[in-house]
This record gives sequence, C-alpha cells and structure tokens, in this order.
Amino acid sequence: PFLENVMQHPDFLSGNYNTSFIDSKPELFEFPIRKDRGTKLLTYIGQTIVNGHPGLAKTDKKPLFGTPRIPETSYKQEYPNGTKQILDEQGPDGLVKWIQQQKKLLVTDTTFRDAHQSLFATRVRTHDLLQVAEATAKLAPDLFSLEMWGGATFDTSMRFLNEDPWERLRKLREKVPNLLFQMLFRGANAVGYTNYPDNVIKKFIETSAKEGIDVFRIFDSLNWVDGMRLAIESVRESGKIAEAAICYTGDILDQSREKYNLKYYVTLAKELEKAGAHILAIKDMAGLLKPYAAYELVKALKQEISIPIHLHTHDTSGNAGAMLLKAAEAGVDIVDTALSSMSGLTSQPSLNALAYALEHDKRATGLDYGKYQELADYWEDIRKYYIGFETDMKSSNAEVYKHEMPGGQYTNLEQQAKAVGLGDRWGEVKEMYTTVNHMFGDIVKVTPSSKVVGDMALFMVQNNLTEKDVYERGETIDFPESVITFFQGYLGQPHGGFPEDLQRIILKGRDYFTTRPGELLPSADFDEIKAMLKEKLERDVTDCDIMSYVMYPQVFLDMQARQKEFGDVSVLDTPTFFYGLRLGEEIAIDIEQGKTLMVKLVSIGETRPDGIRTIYYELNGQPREINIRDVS
Ligand code: 3PY
Ligand code: ZN
Repeated sequence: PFLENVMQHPDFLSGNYNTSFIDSKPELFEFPIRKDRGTKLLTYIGQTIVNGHPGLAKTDKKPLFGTPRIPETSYKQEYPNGTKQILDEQGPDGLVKWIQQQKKLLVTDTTFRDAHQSLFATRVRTHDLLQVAEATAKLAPDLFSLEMWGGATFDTSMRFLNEDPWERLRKLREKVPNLLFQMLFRGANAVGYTNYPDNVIKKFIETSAKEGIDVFRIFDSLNWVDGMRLAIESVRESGKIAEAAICYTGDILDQSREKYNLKYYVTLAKELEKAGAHILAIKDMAGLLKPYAAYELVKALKQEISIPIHLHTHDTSGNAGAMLLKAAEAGVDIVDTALSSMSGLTSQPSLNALAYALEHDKRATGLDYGKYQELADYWEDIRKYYIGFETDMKSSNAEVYKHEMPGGQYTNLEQQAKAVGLGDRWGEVKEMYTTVNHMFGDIVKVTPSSKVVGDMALFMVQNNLTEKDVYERGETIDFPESVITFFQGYLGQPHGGFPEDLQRIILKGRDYFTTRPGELLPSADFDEIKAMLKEKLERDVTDCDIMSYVMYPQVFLDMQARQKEFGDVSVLDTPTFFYGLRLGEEIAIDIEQGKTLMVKLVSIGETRPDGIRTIYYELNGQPREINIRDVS
C-alpha cells in the first residue's frame, strides 16, 4: 500500500516502534500541505489554457517548440576560477589592480539582464536562466562579469512571471560561483521608479551584496551626483565594487549642442572618481555614442581619471560594434556585449562578433569562440518562447539619434502605447518623445526620467495635444502624476535646472524643492513592515521580502497571493508557463530534487452558464478535474 506519512504506518499504529523508526523512514514524516502543489500547478495551467497569459495574444493551440540545445558540460568537472575569486581573495582594490594589468579587452555578458530587457520586455524566466547557468560558468569563466539582475528584472519577475527576484539571484549564485554578478542600480531610485529614503537604499545594497551581487552599476537618471553618493558609499561599505555611471546623451562631436559636451562628461567622471567609484561606467543607454565620439570620450577620460572604464551601449542604430572597436582602440577596459543570438537591435552588440573582430589585435579578448557559440545556440532556441513580447523591429534604425529613446524603453513604451490603443500611432509617439525632451530642456533620458518623458509623450498623443496647447491651455490640463512629481524635484535636479515656464504650468502652485529627496523622506520602519507582512502572509518574513515590499508594495503582495493560489510556477517549462498544454500532451514537472509530477491534458469542457470550464487531466496517471472561470 502507498503510505502517505507516519500516521498510516502499521508499526506506528500498533505502537511497535522506537526512535530509530524516524531515522530509517524519514519520508514518512513529510505531511501533505493544505492544498497540494499538484492541484495548484494544475490550476495555473488550466487558468492559462482558458484565459491565456497576460500580455500575450491568446492562441487556441500552444505553439510547437523544439527541444532547446542545452550546452553539454561535464557536471563532474570543477568550476574554473574566475573574476569572483579575484574579488573574494583580493578585495575591490585587488580586482581594480587586476583590471588595470590586463592588455586584453574585458567583456561583460548582458544576456541574463539587459539583452532580454531590451529585446522582449524583460520576460526571461529563471527556469531558462538556471538551465544554462552551470554551462555558462564552465564555458565562459573568462568573462569579466555576468549582468543578471537589477534594472527592470526586479519589477517584472514579480509582476509578470510570479517569481521572487531574490530566488533568482540565490539560485543563480549556487550554479555560478566563479563569475562576478553585476546588477544595474538606479541610484536613489534603487530598482524602482521613484526616490527612496536613505535607509532603504542602504539596506537594499547590503541585502543584495549578502545574497550575491558583486558589481553595482550605479547611475542617476539625471546624472545628478548628489543622488548617487549614498549608493556608492553603501556599496563600498559592503565590500563590493562600486561602478558609478555617467549616462551619455546628445553628441559630443556636435558643436551646436553645448549642453552635454566633452567637458561636461569629464567633469562628471572626475566627481564620481572623487565620490569613491572603483570603476567608471559610460552608460550609453540609448546607443547615441558614435564611433569617433567614443574614441574622443574614452581617450579624454583615460587621461583625466585613473579608475578603469566600463562601456555600456545599445545597438539600435547598428553602429555599436564599430563604436566598441574605436573605444577599445582608445583604451577602454571593459565592454558590455550580449551573446550573438540575443544581440543587436535595441540590445547590446554581439559578444561573439566582437571576439572575432579583435582577433590578432593587441586588444584581443582571448574568448573561446566555440564555447560562446554553444551558449548562443541555447539562447537562439530559448528566444523563440518569447516571440510574443518582441517588437516588430526587424532591422537597425538610425532614427534613435533623433528620439534618443533608451534601448530598454523602446519595447516597453511600444507595449504601453498598444495597451492604451495607440498601437497604430507609434510613429507619432516617437516624434512626441523628441518634442517632450526639448520641452523639458533636453534632459538625460534613462529610467526613471525616460519614463516621465514617455508618459508625457503618450499623454499628449492620447489627448491630441501639441506643444503649443500645453503652453496655452496647460493651466486647465491635469498632467500625469509622474510628470508632476518630476517637476517637483522627486527625481533630483536636471543639469541646468527645470524650464521655469513649464514647471509653473505643470505644478500649478504645488511645492517643489532642489535638495536631495532622500533627505526629506521619512526613514522606512523595517520592524513595523516586518510585523505587518508577517501577519498578512502568515509566515516568516525575510529582509529580502521587506525589500521587495518596499520597492513594489502592491506588486509584491499580488505575487504572494498568486503564489498561494498557484504555488511555485517557476518549476514549469516556459512554453507551458505561457501557453498551457496541448490536448493529449504530457509533461514532467520536477517540483523538487527527485520529485516529479507527470501531468497530461485529457480534455477541456465547454463553458457552463456560470462561466466555469472543467479541465480534465491525468496527474501521475490518476484522473483529476479542475474548474476554471472563463474570463477570456
Ligand atoms: C534600467 O534602468 O532598467 C535600464 O536599463 C536603464 O538603461
Ligand atoms: Zn542598457
């Protein structure tokens, strides 16, 4: 007979046992939880079959995908040492010294974060990352770092993927013990869209460092150094690498645009070095840095500062590969690239192509082409799952030099435009984006300042407003909340200040300030939050939970509720997660080590008058029925 737990065991029932009973039969001490994991997963799959996945067009039939080519690595082979060991053994200063001793161009792989943020709205699931994590660590131990967290991944993993971002970090850290983990940190905006109190910034960095982040790329969305100091200091205190970024906008070679010239960037870089940065990042978030401008910029910075330089760009225009070569020639230390199958367009330029381009050059990367090809092959297969989130963009587009939209925003804003019914006016939205930037006084556009420009552009197109309308009728217009708080100073101060006319029109008498918002915000009371969450969630609450809640209160609570209903859906393969099952299809779900559920979809009932449909499955060979409300 199949024994569920100790309560049904004959020896236990007859009193014929001593304590060795526990040791010899540990499996009998597992008690079923209230609603079993199988039922929860069947509910999730049923829900997806009946109602589709949010954000994806509902299909009648799950598309067919091939088996992804997971690179073979010897799982017995030890992990080769990498940059993580240098940091752990020699500390941040030792790592910086090591970078400076390298003649070769060092390379960061962004496939795990910015590449998919920029190509398909940050939808890559932990499942697909984990499947290739060990292979990445073993095939690519010579990377400088793996950018795999921060930016939009924190928000989207909870909001759209029902995943805890901290779990992603922890699980990847286990599989990748040899590479530096890098995250994108939005300065005083952490991984959110607004300013947070100082104690939140500090605790977020402390917690991320403890959970496995090594390199923090810190930027301020207006290049406001005052907004970055606290984060730089906190990273230094945590013993990790503070990489402070200058966000690049405009064109230093264009003599007619004086606001963001070479002198502006050099001054900024010096300030960041003085503020304690271990590495300087040039963050070219929209891909505006042209090849010859890159040469001038890197050359000047190499003369003026003594910390290493790490260059980040996007290939929207198609010029990014050439740009990296010119930057390498000028002496840049590290560059960001993505595996070829996840590169190009709004993503980073190709790692594989760059390695070939520099072959036999004095800056040759030394990367093993074959191994990186295997990793790229895996992502070529995986990318197919996410096709529903890709833009229509099929080729590079030099128009980016005009609208200056960051790579990570392009796909997102397009989705937003579609969501509010402006899909066929996308061209107008892009043009309005340029207009709004001009109205705002030509600002740096990167999350969250770019979101404010995007919100205003959408708002104006949606309401058929011209620039002139805003100035003439602005007093009677209710502007989006993000635009109002921006003009109040909640994102910090733009270079050259706010345009006063527009500020007056938008604020309509509201207060504004020029000090650091973090100073004005009351500290978060972590004990109080912990107690509140404990009661709400009826479980122990960690520092990670507290941080997720503080960043995205409602998104975090919604995710918790869904996890309660559906269980841990990260165990599902991605096609099943997005599309459910085909009739007759059977899948194996590894819910934990050594524990597998076999799930087969047998049939789908018609919608009843009360809106319910019954889904008929086999779970481990036994018939199971789940009722789902059809809201599609
Ligand atoms: C982010 O903040 O998410 C970005 O990628 C900015 O470029
Ligand atoms: Zn980027």
